[in-house]
Amino acid sequence: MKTEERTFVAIKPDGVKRGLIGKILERFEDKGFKIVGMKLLQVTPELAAKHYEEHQGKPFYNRLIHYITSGPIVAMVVEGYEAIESVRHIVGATDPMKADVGTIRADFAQVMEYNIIHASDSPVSAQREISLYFKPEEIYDNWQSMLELITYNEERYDG
Ligand code: FUP
Repeated sequence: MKTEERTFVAIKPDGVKRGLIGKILERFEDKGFKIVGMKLLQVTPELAAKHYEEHQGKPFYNRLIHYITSGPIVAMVVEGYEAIESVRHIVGATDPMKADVGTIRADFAQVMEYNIIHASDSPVSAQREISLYFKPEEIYDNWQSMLELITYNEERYDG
């Protein structure tokens, strides 16, 4: 049985500046994921440092912090079956040159330093990142997505 999970996704500042919010969101909605949290926000240097603490000291760290704080991002909590791995699959490899065609990074980005989107890479990161960016009351799960409604109706009427 596949398990329902939540993951953290962020459209990075270049995605927002390039007017790609709609196109990127469409990929997740088309897949049938349920977006249970979403907001536009400016990442502060403090928040950026917490988010990317595992990369502290690496050669690309300062550029990464500058990039993620260079304009607003769209932060999301995305829910679905095996959402962490499934979303990473849609997002594509870290380096857009190596990402499979059809993934967001392959289709919209050219270089690793500006790879347009972030998605959590494990259940531990997902939980950590969701709580970094969202308060519990900013997550709205009290509604049924179309897929949930269909499943509910099938179970109810078709036995
Ligand atoms: P990902 O999980 O695919 O976002 O990749 P990482 O957590 O390994 O890296 C976080 C971000 O650092 C990437 F999105 C891009 C940037 N990065 C570089 O700029 N150079 C590198 O060599 C590795 C990562």
